[in-house]
Amino acid sequence: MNDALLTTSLGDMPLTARGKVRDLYAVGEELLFIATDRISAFDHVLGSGIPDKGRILTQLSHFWFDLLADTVPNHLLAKPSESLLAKIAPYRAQTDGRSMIVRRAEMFPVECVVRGYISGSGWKDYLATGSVCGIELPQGLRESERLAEPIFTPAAKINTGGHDENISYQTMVETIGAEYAAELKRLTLAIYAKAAAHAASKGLILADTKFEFGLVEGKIVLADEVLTPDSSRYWPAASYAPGGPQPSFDKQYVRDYLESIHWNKQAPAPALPDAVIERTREKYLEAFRLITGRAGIDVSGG
Ligand code: Q0Z
Repeated sequence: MNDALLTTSLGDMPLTARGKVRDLYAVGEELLFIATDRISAFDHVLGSGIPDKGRILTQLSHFWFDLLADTVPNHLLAKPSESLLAKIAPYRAQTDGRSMIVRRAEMFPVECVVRGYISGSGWKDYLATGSVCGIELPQGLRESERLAEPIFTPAAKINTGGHDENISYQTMVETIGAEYAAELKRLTLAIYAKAAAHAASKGLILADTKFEFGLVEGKIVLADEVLTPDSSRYWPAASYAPGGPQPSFDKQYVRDYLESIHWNKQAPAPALPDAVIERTREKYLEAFRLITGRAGIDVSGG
């Protein structure tokens, strides 16, 4: 098996952003989005990567962009020019199967989160206040319970590695304007409905997910990665049991290992044993196979 790709370096290509997992480069007018094999847990990037994770998540994003194409336009560049492809050709070992060439968008400074189930920060806020992002919820909900209707719970992006902050819809309106807020909310709920129905048909619950949108030539596009396990909570429907947290579909072996060694959750994050890496890789592949119906990922191209 090929080793995990942990860091990219593309000569003098300008690095626009480096996230916990993805690296974004400027290539002329366009952007090159590379999903590395880095994995985070408990808010830290771990010392080991998961081989092919970036390919699996990139190809899963592609699947969803295609499935959603009649619901929302996206930031993928339809046909990269020969000159653009020539610029990145020297770096194919770092990009094949794990990169997307995307159009530069003016990003909305809001994470568009949708929850069909009450979990994570939504559960924390509900316990503290009875509501999430100003949306009052019925009393007596159990952790991980299905909501009567999916709710739109926007968050403000916090750049400095911190957690995004849940905000009210009114705050979103004040940040980006009423018309854009309404359209992003509508799109977020429509995308979730379509994606959750597809996931359900494959035996998966899409508990929640988050989208980022931007403007390209004045039109709203779905950007970033979409509906990957890094941006979404997937639960196997067969073992769903409200009344507590659900095991993570993809990262549970990682979390269990990190708990077992009593890591203090301060940098530097530990490396993972080979067995944990291999079992986790299989979970990402299992998610990919279930959702796409394909046997496996492509290792070249993209
Ligand atoms: C996405 C991010 C990543 C770190 C900027 N189409 C676009 N146009 C302009 N900007 C972005 C996009 Cl997707 C954009 N991010 C999030 C991605 C590494 C942060 F790969 N930041």
